[in-house]
Order: sequence, then C-alpha cells, then structure tokens
Amino acid sequence: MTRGKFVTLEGGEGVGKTTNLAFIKDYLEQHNITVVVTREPGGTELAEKLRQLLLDTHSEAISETAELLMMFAARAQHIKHVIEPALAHGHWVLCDRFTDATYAYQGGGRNMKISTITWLENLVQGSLRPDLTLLLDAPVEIGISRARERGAFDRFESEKISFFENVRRAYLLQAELYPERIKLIKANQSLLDVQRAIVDVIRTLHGNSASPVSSKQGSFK
Ligand code: T5A
Repeated sequence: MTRGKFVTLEGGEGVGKTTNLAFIKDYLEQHNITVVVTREPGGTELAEKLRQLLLDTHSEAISETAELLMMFAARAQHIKHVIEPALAHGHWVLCDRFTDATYAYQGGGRNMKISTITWLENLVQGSLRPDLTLLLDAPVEIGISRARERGAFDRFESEKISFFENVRRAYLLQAELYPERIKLIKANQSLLDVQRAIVDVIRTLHGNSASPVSSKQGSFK
C-alpha cells in the first residue's frame, strides 16, 4: 500500500487555518483521497487533555520547559495513535499545526533554544516530517482581530503583540529554511483568493495518489 501524505497547516492566531482545513479536506475528497483531519496540540484522548491544560489559564504558571515538553508529549501520542497508522493505511493526514508551531511559539515566542527543540523533534518523530506545510501568513493585528471576533482569548492568545511578532518572524524563518516543504500563502486577502492559492499548491502534491473515496474525520475536528 502506498503511504499517505502528511500535510500541515500553520500560521499565527486567527489567520484562517481551521477555515481552510475544511476547504482542503473537501477538495481532496473530491479527488478521491481519503483524509484524516486532526490538530495539535491534541488529536487523541490524552493529547486533547494536554491541549486543555496548555490552553487554559492556571493560577500556577506553566514553565517554558514544561510547556515545550507537554507539546511534545501530546505529539508523541498523536503520532503513535493517529498520524502513523493513518499514513500507513494510505490515508492523507491533514493536521492543524505541527512542529513548525513549536519552532514558532516555543522557539520564537518563548525564546527556547532551537537545538533543544530539534533534539526533541528527532526523539519524538524519528524521520517523520510533513510532506507539505501551508503557512498562512498575515500581519499580526489582522489575525488577532479575526480571533477576537470569535470570543474569549486562551492562554496563548492573551500574550502581548511582541510575542506574536516573534512567532510570525520564526514561522517566516522556517519557510526560508525549508522552501521545498513550506509554502507561504498570503492570508490577508479574500478567502476566495486564499483558497485559490491553496489549490495551486495542493495540486502539485496530489498528482495521481488517489485512495478509495471516503472520509475519515478525526475525532476532534
Ligand atoms: N501551540 C501549538 C504552540 O504553542 N506550540 C505548538 O507546538 C502547537 C502545536 C493552539 C495554540 O497552541 C499553540 C499555538 C496556539 O496558540 P489553535 O486553536 O490551534 O491553538 O490555534 P489558533 O490560532 O488559536 O486557532 P484559531 O482557530 O484561532 O485560528 P485559525 O484556525 O487560524 O483561524 P480560523 O479559521 O478560526 O479563522 C478565524 C476567523 O477569521 C475568519 C474566519 O471566518 C473566522 O471567523 N477568516 C477570514 N476572514 C476574512 N478573510 C479571510 N481570508 C479569512 N480567513 C478566515
């Protein structure tokens, strides 16, 4: 069986990842590709509990090291129970955030050492890397104002603007480092134009790799 493709969506707060994930899923299914939609942190029962701990505000501050380790603990569960089995079955995995988010938020935002993140990435993922990453990029204020319209802020969304500027810079650096894998999509244009740009990129990947028509929705999206 041909292994499925691993596609990740990245970007700052409110840039449109969740909105476009649904669009990409529909597009791929129309092309006879079976898609598992999932997210990070999260995607399994235990990883979703870690997500809740990470996004909630607590009276006890979460240390930067604890935050980093919780991200990778959730990722280890997610890879073992969802991502790897799906890819091995020939399904495509469409994931809302993955390790580029760790480089951006814990690396750029929290200033954790990149070499530590890389060490954990190798430990937890082995050779697993996304086949394609769509990086939705927009000025920080645009994403924040879109996220604000949606309701109360979580622990990350409550950070200062400078934090998100650093996150954005770190994402753009990742895109510079891995131009073959990470494709930049301007997210401060109309949704229709964003989706046109996404299709142009996705088309290059799906080629003839079709698997039976059906949809296998991840449990959490
Ligand atoms: N995190 C995660 C880390 O710190 N390290 C890690 O390793 C990982 C994996 C997770 C948090 O965890 C952190 C980062 C995050 O802070 P999350 O829910 O995945 O949180 O991330 P959020 O960015 O908070 O997700 P959001 O749902 O807020 O943003 P989305 O998904 O990017 O945006 P979306 O699709 O919900 O859109 C927001 C609004 O904008 C509109 C939509 O309709 C919606 O109302 N919109 C547009 N409006 C106009 N024009 C367009 N082009 C639009 N596109 C979308």
